Amino acid sequence: MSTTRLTFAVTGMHCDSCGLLIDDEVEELPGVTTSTTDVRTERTIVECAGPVDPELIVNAIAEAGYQGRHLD
Ligand SMILES: [Cu+2]
Repeated sequence: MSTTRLTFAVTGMHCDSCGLLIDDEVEELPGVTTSTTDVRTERTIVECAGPVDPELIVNAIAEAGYQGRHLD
């Protein structure tokens, strides 16, 4: 099974709890292994146990209340 890593630029975060909210939301998605958000660099890095549609992750970030953009 292949692992994929997706990177997102996230705006709207103010503190570490914002990052945790995003990670909680993203980690509920099927296929996502871990989500790691760095508030300072404004990046969310998502490890997936296979292909996951980046749009689903953008939606999960939006559900947490922030704006995400798929980078690579
Ligand atoms: Cu916050």
